[in-house]
Amino acid sequence: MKKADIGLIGLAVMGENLVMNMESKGFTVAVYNRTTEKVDKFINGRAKGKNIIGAHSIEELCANLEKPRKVMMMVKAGQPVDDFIEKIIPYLEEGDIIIDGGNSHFPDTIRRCKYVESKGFLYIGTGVSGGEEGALHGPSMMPGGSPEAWQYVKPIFQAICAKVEDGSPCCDWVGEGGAGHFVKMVHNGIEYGDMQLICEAYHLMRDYLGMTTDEMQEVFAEWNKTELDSYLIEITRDILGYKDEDGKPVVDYILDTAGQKGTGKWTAIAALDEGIPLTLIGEAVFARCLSSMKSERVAASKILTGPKPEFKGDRAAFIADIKNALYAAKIVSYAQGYTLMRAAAKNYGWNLNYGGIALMWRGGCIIRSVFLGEIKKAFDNNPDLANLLLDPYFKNIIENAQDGWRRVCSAAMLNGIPAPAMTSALNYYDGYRCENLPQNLLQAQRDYFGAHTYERTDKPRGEFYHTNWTGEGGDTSASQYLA
Ligand code: NBP
Repeated sequence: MKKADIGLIGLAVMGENLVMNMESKGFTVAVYNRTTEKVDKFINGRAKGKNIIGAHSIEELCANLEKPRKVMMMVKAGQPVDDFIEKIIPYLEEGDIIIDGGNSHFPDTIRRCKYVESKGFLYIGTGVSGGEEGALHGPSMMPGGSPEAWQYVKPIFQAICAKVEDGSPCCDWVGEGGAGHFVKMVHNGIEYGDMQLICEAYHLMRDYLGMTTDEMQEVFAEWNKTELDSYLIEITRDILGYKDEDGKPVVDYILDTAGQKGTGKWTAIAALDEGIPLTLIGEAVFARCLSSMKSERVAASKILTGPKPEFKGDRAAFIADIKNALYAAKIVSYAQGYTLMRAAAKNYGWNLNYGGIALMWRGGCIIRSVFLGEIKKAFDNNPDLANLLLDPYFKNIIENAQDGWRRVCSAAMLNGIPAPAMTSALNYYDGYRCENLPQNLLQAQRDYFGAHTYERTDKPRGEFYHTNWTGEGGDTSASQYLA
């Protein structure tokens, strides 16, 4: 039998489906799993009669691979990845490639890439998005790591990934080191933001406009035919239409406590580390945390008071306002996410292709949407775009959407309906376009109590001054540092 084009370790839901996908595109795949019974079960089940080779040890797996060997891990993120790297290395030769397709945290990928390269091998850390369905039929893939490895992996990855209408693959080289996993992490953070925005729109329709689930389903069905056309709006439409055995919507029976696996939190932490205001995703993470405090919220709802939501006016017009608020806030969320990627690229020395990233997210993944095509165009037109909000297309959309967006945020506040993502996005927008923020006063406060110094409007940037505010402190100032 011909040797395999690639080896895959980890026959759980993602691994198995990726193997089936690779085989269906003409590649021979060798497979291994820690619990080797799963290898036999797979080989005698779904893989029967296919160009898939079962291995019962890593040595056997590596012996079955064409050179340069490509060994892809689809295992639980964390220590198992480090453990497998150690187990694979003894069976590799110079130039062979280890690939991690799990949801690894990017600092781990930076470390592993350096380590594997130091041993004379190549490393790729790739984001894979789209869940089980994506893995089988075409995921969005975001590979980064050792640049020399890409030429060997590219034909396989670009064959199995999702494609957009014109056939372009939703997979391209992201950058060096941990760039692929960083971009996947931001993708997941954006997914948190998109989901939270949809939930806020639903909340306003349900509790402010008093709409039924069927009525809301129709609204999402309509929105999905517009510029909001996306996977998440589409599944929201379908979820709202799904009835339980008693004929009532299943969504009404689901407890309002959100789970999370941590990638949104990682994104928010990365933003704090980079000093980038990623406010919408941060709020989306905290909204999940607040939702999970169910018993405390139930108790508080009986103690703390607020306005009773009451809608008077043109319902159709307000639904149009909600759509504008969702769209404008979504643009802000992507603008913030791209700003974070730009800051990290500078910090870590990655040469990120921003338009290419939009294309990778355009199909196959959870945040796939028509809208990403416009983001690709914006970065193709100007690869150095500092902020998506400054692109003429998006500037124009926000200009048209902002009156409705402001009305929705005001109504949410006045009626006591939380809309943290929509309102934080508006605060960011107003802050970003504000020439004079009140941080002159803040700098004065810092200088007052800690002699932290300030720059002056009437002097060149980079010159720092201290005022002896009380007449009691000396003229000595603290050292300068940027947080
Ligand atoms: P899991 O994340 O559940 O991982 C299962 C695999 O990891 C099995 O092969 C299992 O071997 C192996 N494994 C575990 Br668990 N602990 C191990 C250990 N201590 N040492 C060695 N192997 C160990 O599977 P998955 O849901 O297919 O996800 C695979 C990767 O892809 C993860 O990093 C995940 O975050 C990522 N991902 C998942 C999705 C999704 O929708 N599920 C989407 C995108 C990315 P065993 O069979 O012997 O227990």
